[in-house]
Amino acid sequence: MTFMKLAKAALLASVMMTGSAMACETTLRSSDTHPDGYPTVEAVKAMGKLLEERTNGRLCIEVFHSAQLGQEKDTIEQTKFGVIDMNRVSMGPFNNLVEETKVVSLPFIFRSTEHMHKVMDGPIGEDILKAFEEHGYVGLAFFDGGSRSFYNSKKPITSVEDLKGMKVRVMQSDIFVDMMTALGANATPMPYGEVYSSIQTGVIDGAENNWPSFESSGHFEVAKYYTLNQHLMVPEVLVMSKSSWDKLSAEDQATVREAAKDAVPLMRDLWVAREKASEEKVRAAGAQVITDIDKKPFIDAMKPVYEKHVTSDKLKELVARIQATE
Ligand code: GTR
Repeated sequence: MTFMKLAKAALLASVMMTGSAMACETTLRSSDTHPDGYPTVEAVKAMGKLLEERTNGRLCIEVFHSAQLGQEKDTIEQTKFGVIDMNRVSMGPFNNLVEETKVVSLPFIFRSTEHMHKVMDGPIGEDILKAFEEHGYVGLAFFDGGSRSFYNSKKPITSVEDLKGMKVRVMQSDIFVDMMTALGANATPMPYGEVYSSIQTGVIDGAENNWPSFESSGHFEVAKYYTLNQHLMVPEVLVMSKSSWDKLSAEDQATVREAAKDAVPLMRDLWVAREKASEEKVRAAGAQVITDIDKKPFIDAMKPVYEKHVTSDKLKELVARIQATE
């Protein structure tokens, strides 16, 4: 067995150990917008089990899934103030707070999942994780967020022209608003939890997301046209509140960091499986999936987004480093 396989097997075995005989001294409250069973939720639970074992029950994690603690933008603020100890969110809603997260939220910045992993697992990822610190967060690990594509309730989208004038929900970040404007659509930034009813009532025509979110949110029930143009690949981040972090001993801090990183391989396995399962479910439900799509006009249209957002030397350098990563 390779080291990776051994590590995964050990992690899986510990996740399967149900319940706990140990009472936790400190339980860290962690937020997630996704439902129970979603890969990000399960990965943080797995991290919690590792933490519990490795601290002999001193530290545990309770995952509040399904947006029980609020929508992402609000929970990000609450995490800063230590009301929430940990948070698993997309990096999109962090764009206006932590400048460095913008580079990985740019359309078509990653050439493939392998490229994204290489960047996030290496020194660029480490630099982005560190950037959270001066804003009141400790960046612990990155999770996969798949490729995001457009879906809507009106018609199959096969070209940039088809998007003209459509009202499309985006995550709350200026980059995504400008991305839609560049494609000739009307961007509507709104919390994830409002998307289903907004499509249903016709407030918006559609939104954009990856297979697991399109499926688990039920959006496929109200927006059956899904175009695999894959314009974004925004990684997700697991952060801890700096104020909760500062209460831990240096030893426990190291254990938290390590447990977060150790949960990443499991998260990636769960992600691949869920992408497949979600696609099957959505297709079986009658979604019309448009796969024959020329991405070039979408990529070409993104020039003004890069020009507007990649202006500081810091971001220019990060973008250049990402593009130079083989
Ligand atoms: C999902 C992501 C969430 C959230 C959501 C959204 O793919 O995992 O964290 O950002 O998209 O569109 O708001």
